[in-house]
Amino acid sequence: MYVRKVYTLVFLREDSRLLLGLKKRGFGINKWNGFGGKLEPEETVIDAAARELKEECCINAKASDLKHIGNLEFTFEGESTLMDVKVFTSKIFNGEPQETDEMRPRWFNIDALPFEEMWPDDRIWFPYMLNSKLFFAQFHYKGFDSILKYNIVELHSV
Ligand code: 6OG
Repeated sequence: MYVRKVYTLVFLREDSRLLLGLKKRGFGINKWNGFGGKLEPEETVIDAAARELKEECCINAKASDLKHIGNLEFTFEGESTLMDVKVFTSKIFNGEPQETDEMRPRWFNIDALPFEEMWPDDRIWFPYMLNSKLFFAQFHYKGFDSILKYNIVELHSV
């Protein structure tokens, strides 16, 4: 039995560019990723997604403008936690991304994403997100670099 913990992960899109942030501390340090984190007590997933986006790169997005595009589940060999990550995208937001204590934001062209410096699972599910396909994926890791097994499916609603 796993202990499920819910996380958010938000990606902003502007034309052919995607906003990523270089994680400066904690889990996933030195990797480019979207913006997100754990829910606070009593908080809804969508409110947490908007709050984490604001805290990590100073961008305001209305919860209603965040589109839930997929779910990711991560387990790690020998660990009892299941990370349940709710992925959102948005094209509608306010402000210029700012560096914070947690993240260094940067726009990347979607044809030149820095997969070498991202979580290995991203190569597998990013094509779904970038093509606006809803998805559900599960990844079982050994350590933080190697995926022992995975499963990904396209959904009709999340
Ligand atoms: P904090 O610890 O900063 O939340 N996350 C992952 N994202 C990707 N793309 N791949 C993974 O593979 C991930 N594991 C966790 C979820 C951690 C943030 O990192 C995401 C959260 O947005 C294992 O509070």
